[in-house]
Amino acid sequence: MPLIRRSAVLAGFAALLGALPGAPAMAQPQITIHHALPPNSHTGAGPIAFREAFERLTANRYRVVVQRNDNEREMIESVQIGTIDCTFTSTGPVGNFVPEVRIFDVPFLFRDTAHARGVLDSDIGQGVLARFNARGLHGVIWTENGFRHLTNSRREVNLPADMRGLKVRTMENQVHIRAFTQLGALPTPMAFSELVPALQQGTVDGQENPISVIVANNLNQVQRFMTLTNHVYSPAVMICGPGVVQRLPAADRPHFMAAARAAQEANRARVSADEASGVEELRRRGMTVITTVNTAAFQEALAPAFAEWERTLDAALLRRIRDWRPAQ
Ligand code: EAX
Repeated sequence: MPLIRRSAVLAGFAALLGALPGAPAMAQPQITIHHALPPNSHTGAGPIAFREAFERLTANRYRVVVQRNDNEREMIESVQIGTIDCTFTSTGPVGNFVPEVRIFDVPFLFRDTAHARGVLDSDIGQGVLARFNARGLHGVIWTENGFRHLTNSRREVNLPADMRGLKVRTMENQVHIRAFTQLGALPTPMAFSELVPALQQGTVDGQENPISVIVANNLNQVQRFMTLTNHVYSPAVMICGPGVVQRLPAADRPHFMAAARAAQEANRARVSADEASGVEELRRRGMTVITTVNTAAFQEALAPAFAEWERTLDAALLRRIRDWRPAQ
């Protein structure tokens, strides 16, 4: 019997037994959540906030176990086969499981963080979350990884031409691989767990990640240059097994969603804080950071890829996303 189904039965049984005076304490039903990167990072902030909120709201009738795993594709596969209940992951590998998610991985799609968060929390983002169900997954709530920037150990990168021949690690993400190929780099997709050894051994020259990831993992120790390209907004998402929420007693399901909102809030607050201080912190640690970037040059260099994404992704939805504005 899958973990959460057994835990739902136990939750009901524990509640019943708990009412009896002197009743023995029943084993708490357990919910397992895995995330990438250190617990004290933007990706740990969400699940830790979820754990605090859900255990508090359900009066500790459940135990939420949070663990680190730096292979996001592996975590999604584990949710699919039921060995873990949920994961908080960047959308990096998610497009391989839920192709509709790829639309959010298109470079220079979002104007800024407010635009991205607004779209993801709107009917547009909720519509994409609903597409997880057909793939045997439950997309619970959007969280955030942040705007991605290029780092490398070889040279300053000011223009697309500076990227020619650069071996750049990307996530296992078709849209990103296409983009870096178009920019003249040599994209090498791999899980985050393989990145630091690859940079240390020189298998790749560079990588691209949000400030939060670069700071939390001390990538300044293996990367000398950073260019604030802001080339992609990297969403993240809480994904659970298809029955994890449904199999909770009805009274506990609102607590699950309230805890998911607490996770989103904690994660986004941490990204905002990291992005406010991260550049100076990385300079302090010795990185050369290029802050003035000719974004138009990168967008122009990507023109053939943009034309391809208009054909292969949902062009109307891309337009809706670009045109989205907050309600007045
Ligand atoms: O989710 O793989 C990546 O580069 C991700 O941005 C990182 O693991 C945070």
